Amino acid sequence: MSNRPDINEMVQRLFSGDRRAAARLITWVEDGMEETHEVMRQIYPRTGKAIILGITGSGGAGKSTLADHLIRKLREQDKTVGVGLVDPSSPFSGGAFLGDRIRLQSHSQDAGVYIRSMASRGYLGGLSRATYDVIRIIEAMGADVIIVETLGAGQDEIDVIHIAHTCLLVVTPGMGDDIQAMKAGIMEIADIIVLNKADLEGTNACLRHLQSTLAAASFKEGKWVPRVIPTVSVGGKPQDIQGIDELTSAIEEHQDHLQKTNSVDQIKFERVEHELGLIFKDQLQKLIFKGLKGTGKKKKYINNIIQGKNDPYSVVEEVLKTYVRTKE
Ligand SMILES: Nc1nc2c(ncn2[C@@H]2O[C@H](COP(=O)(O)OP(=O)(O)OP(=O)(O)O)[C@@H](O)[C@H]2O)c(=O)[nH]1
Ligand SMILES: [Mg+2]
Repeated sequence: MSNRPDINEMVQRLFSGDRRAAARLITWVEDGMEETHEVMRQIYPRTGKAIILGITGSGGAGKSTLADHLIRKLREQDKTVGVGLVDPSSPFSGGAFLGDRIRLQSHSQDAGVYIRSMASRGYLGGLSRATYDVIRIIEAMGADVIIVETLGAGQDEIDVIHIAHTCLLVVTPGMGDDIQAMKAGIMEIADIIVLNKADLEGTNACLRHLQSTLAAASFKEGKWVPRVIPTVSVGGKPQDIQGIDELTSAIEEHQDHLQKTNSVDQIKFERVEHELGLIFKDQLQKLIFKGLKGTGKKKKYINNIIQGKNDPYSVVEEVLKTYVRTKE
């Protein structure tokens, strides 16, 4: 007998909420193991029901601290929560990422909360294809709500909208220039703009700025207008914490809006469309490299590009013409 892992058993264990099985399966997915396809095939029918909340924003804005509060609120409503922390795999984020773990530690003994870090291979804060599969695994484990925290770096944070039903963008006072720079992006990604650290100087000016930016934008009738919610999410005393109830209500309002406008299906459609694109990219690359294997052509193509005899685009075009039948 080979020592191939028993997929069926692992999937059954996942369905029963076994965290160790989830951890193993997620590792398979992230390592791109062949078994992944069979795993995804088996778990797919149990996915797609969780509410996915995206939290994005720049480093240190308070995403994890807010996630901690949201988890507590959701647990009060008896909802099970999965949390995916997208590790930007950056040499600069090592310490900060450790901070995420510490901030969410209070839930580590709660069987209704599953926290997992995820690699974001490729680019800073962006979501890798594995992220989609990891979220499906957490869904299949039975999470009612999944919170996905990603570091928003420029345009990359837009990635999270392909997955999230409700997307929170966390900003802080004093981020004036940054907000200015992402003005256009804000409307596209944020369903709710959380002005965290509202205990700091500059909060009122920032709030006014955000509100006037929103007021200047035009929204089609019936379209969701992003809410701006100021929050204070740390403090020595419980009464120091502010805005969390308002934030929870805004999230619920947005969820209601999605239901009323039948937008959930549209989000699901876009998610699957994006997912399909990523899988095609992946599989096609594998297929083509496999086809070139042993022919010596790959080496030749690469050398030609290096020597300036050819460029990557022409090579890809040529290879596609040769190996992929695009027309009948
Ligand atoms: N003054 C103040 N500090 C806050 C507030 N919320 C969070 N912080 C602090 O800001 C720091 C960063 O908080 P995190 O929750 O780790 O921020 P993050 O956005 O998850 O950070 P990364 O995951 O590193 O990108 C911590 O030291 C928090 O204690 C707030 O409302 N007011
Ligand atoms: Mg964090």
